[in-house]
Amino acid sequence: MQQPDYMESINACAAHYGRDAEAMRDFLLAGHASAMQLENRGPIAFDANGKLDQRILSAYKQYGFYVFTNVLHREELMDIEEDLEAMKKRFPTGPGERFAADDSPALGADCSAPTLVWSKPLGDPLGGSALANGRHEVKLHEPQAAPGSPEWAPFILLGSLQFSETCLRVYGHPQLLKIAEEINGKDFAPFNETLFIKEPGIGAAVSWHQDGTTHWDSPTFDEDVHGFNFMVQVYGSTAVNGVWVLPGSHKAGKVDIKGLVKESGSERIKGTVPLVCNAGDVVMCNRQLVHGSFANTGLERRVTVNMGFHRRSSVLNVMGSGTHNEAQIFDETLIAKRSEVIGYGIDARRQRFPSEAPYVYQPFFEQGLSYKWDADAKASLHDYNALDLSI
Ligand SMILES: O=C(O)CCC(=O)C(=O)O
Repeated sequence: MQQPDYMESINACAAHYGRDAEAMRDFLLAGHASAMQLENRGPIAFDANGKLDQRILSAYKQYGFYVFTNVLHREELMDIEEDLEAMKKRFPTGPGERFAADDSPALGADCSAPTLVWSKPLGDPLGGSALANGRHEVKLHEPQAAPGSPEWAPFILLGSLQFSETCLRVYGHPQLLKIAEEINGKDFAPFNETLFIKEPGIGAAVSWHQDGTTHWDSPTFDEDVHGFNFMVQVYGSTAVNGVWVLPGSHKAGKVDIKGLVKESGSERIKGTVPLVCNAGDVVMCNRQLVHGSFANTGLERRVTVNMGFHRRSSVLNVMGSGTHNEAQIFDETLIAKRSEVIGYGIDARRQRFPSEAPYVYQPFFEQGLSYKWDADAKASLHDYNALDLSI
């Protein structure tokens, strides 16, 4: 078996698992090998009629995820990296703090909707808790962070597009939006946008879960009813720091995760594989897949630019789950307001990459709406995630 090129990281990770070190090492190696054997990775491809390549669609349907390779080019990645570094300097000095390290008002300090979520280093703050509708049933191993580690680690940034123009431009990516249309229909709706931040040595775990809350018992339930996320990899993603998924579980309805852990004899759920990506790759991941990530005890950082999309019928006049914002009914007006960010994303991208053909979002086209990304538009995104279409 060809070894992954991040063996040092695998060994560093395994060393945090005490008596289970060897089992963890074997799990990471076997998971990486299995992931690389699945036929669900490659460049974005459309057929002669502009439809998503049938092989991509079938693989996505079969496994519940697809790894699109080389979606973001180097120039765009460098923009994002620079932006993330600048954003990090604006983070508050800790949970509940209102100022950044340089005493300037911290990012999100003036927001009412939730923004930066923190964790203890290498913790699993959601696992086994009632948070997020209690969907993270088990607590994952919380390895010991090295002496001198910070007391708190940035973990998830909600409402990320109000803080990051480079992420907004990714949101307006014409091929990704076309894929959202192919999966969820021309009138697709947003879900939410977040950053998952997993710095080496401190990045927290996200315990095993399925994302959907509202539609498991719906008469219209099917494998796509809770939508999907694009997981854009800024630095790449490995078996050590990446999300793991149970292929095909998006079709299985609500899965008994505690049962899977019991059957597997540990938190290393049998049959799961990691999302292995290079920088610039984008995973399309069905929200119903059983998925989770371990604490980042490896040597590489992961930052995932997450952006989700729904079928309109999954959110229209539906009472939200309250997982990412206050529960509320998503009527036409709310969805239209929340969808403005699609217009701003398309225009922000057009301004930075003028030679690219912008995506045309059908609901705007039909209503003759156009959006301009400027200072007023930026101000209008303040707290926009209070309207996240969280189901
Ligand atoms: O990026 C991660 O570690 C977790 C992602 C996740 O759970 C999600 O997108 O629902």
